[in-house]
Amino acid sequence: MLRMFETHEKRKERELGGLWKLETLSSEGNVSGEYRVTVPSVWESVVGLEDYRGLGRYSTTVRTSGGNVRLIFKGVSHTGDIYFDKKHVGHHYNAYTPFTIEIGATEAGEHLLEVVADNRFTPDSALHVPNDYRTYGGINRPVAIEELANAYVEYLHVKNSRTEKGWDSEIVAKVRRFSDNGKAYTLSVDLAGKTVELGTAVFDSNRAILSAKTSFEGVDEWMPETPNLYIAHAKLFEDGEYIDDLKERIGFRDIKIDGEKILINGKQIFLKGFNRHEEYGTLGCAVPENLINYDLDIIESTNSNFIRTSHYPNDERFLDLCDERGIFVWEEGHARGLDENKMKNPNFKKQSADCLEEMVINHFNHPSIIMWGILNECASHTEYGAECYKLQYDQLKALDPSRPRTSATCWHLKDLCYDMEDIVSINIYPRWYTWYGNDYAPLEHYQKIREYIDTCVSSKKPIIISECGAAAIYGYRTFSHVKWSEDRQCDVLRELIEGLSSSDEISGVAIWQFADCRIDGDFRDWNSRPKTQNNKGVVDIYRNPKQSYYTVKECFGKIKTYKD
Ligand code: ADA
Repeated sequence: MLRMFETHEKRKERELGGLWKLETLSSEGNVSGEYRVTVPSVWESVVGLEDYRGLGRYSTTVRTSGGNVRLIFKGVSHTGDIYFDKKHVGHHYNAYTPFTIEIGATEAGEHLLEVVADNRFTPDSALHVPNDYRTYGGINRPVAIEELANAYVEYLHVKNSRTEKGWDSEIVAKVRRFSDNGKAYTLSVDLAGKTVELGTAVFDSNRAILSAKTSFEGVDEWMPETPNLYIAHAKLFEDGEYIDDLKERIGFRDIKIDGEKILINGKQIFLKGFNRHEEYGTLGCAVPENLINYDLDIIESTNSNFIRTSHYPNDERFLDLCDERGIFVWEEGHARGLDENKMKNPNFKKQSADCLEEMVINHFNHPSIIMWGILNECASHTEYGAECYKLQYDQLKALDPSRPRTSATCWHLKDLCYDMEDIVSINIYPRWYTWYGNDYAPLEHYQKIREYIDTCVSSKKPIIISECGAAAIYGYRTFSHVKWSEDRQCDVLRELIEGLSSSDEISGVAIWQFADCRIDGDFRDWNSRPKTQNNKGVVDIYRNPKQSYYTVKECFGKIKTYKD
């Protein structure tokens, strides 16, 4: 499944899973190996390709009944070139964002679909660089084919804000048309017992944006303990005939920032949870839905209420499940630790802008997402870097003014961007990375940074500890609690959570990290990453619990979601 619920009753959409052929290719396009693989998956989970970095051609045949065709790719890592009957029909960069390709009219019968994926670190790739998580290769998320009428609903966004009586809602939809056939296209949306008419599409280059404002009373709000969800069902009519539909799932919840407080539906919250990489054992970043669900079971069992999708947008099934469970999400654009030089890559701005746009347009409706994040630990301390942060914050505000924006910084006493963001987020590692002079108690460490932040911001803002943690090798226990032992990790995490959550100024603590993850072999810091893994998980890469899992569970159990 592409989503965790049915998204169409009218539109013909079919997932293209099952077995595909995979051929590894040389840079010149010569075939060097042939395999049968299931889609989605990454080629690192194929025997013999565990370390393959290069090009791979996936192929399968698809049947169409002669209508207009559109292809949906939820993720191809990291660059995908798509061919339909040998014709190049699309190109996409970034493993972590979905994209679609309109093929248009096809002849009824069988067609060849080929996807050439590339996971090489070439100068063209500004965001996928050797890093503290691994860039895999292949079709890592589901693929689907749609057969469409002459027009279809591309997206449907519903934005809700609380009023004294209930909710004001703004509904926006985008409709696309293959050709101007002189017919009129009208759209309506069914939501919470109402049918809202969005009127007749006025096309500009075969695209039309339609919108309507309405209000709701007596609906059940979305909150962590009562994550009520509603289906918004858009129906498209051609000269009055029902031809296409799209269902989205929404929640009635709003987010407000009031000084240092984060308010969800008027209630002040404290976020407690984890940073999570989308990765599992030998499956790489192609995590099946049962394992996504299992991760969420484990995370919820630690009394957490919050997950940060470090450091890229996640599979939408993860977001669907967070919506259902009432887990708060910080969804993040793609970038980790890019210095100014890397941010000056000629492709950086465009690749970042595309990633943010694809993330927000596709994930707009998820009530679980309560903030957007950008540029983890990039050059927020240089003038050029700050210019890039500003560009991205402005883009996010234009795409979605309803959610606060933030970024996790490590440039604590040099950051130039604190006043640009709605929530200030800092990554701190007291008691772990102590050699650069920060062996303070967690709260003391925070206070020193806080004093500096206060000199930078024009008014008070909520502050989140977006990362803190310590590493442990699974199974390594010592009486002396030495570094890398599970015992030491427990000591540090307890001190971090108890210390930081005791401050009224802090709105959340996210542990680095949920599960151990693989890193790229040529990542600069490999020498502090035993097993070529980042070992700061409270569970290992196969989700075996370390002792720290129980420590976090106990500590988070004492912290309430709502502040009095
Ligand atoms: C950083 C970074 C994480 C991870 C972490 C660590 O803060 O944001 O991706 O690398 O450090 O383990 O050192």
